[in-house]
Amino acid sequence: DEEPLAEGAVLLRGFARERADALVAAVRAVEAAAPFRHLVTPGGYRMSVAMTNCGTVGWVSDRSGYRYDPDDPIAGRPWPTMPPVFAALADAASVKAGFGPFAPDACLINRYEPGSRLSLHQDRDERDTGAPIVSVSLGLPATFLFGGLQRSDPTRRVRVEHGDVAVWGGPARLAFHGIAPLPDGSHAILGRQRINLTFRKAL
Ligand code: MD5
Ligand code: FE
Repeated sequence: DEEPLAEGAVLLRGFARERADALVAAVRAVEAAAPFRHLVTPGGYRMSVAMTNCGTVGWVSDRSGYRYDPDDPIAGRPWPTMPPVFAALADAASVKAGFGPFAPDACLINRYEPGSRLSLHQDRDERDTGAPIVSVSLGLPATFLFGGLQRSDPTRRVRVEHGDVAVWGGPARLAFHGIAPLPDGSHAILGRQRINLTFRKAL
């Protein structure tokens, strides 16, 4: 099932469903080496979403700014390598959405608990914004907020659930987006949480 969200954005409903157990197992392996943590924004706010990364570089935020870093600043060592099941899914989704082969070098993993939210923002810390971003939803359903190129543009609300994959490229790559506060619930595999994988070409 393929649903255009906007020019350059495609929602592939259920695309990761049959690989979801393997993806969750790989998240557990990453998190064992690089635990989820609540980052602080440059403005000094603790994010309600907990994050970790795998790949060549990982996205981090602290009082000094946002950046991609080859090392996990807490563990003091490189981020875990990208699990093969992650890389294969990201590539297959990009091809399916019409963006061709995709070899991401970073995967940011977001963990939402009930009440966690991600306010409207653009993803613009990547060097090559010509490459798409692939986003995989696991666990509790969430409402994705999807706007335009200006913060003040109207937003669409799209419900995403376990196994859904979205691909953002072209003119949608720099659109403002966020996640509404996560409603409480219980998911059969992940319990009271939503996990989102976002694959990027950061370097
Ligand atoms: C999430 N994560 O569900 C979302 C999915 C993040 C983030 O936003 O930065 O970690 S990624 C959705 C996305 C990526 C790139 C562009 C657009 C949406 N967009 O243009 O709407 O945790
Ligand atoms: Fe984002």
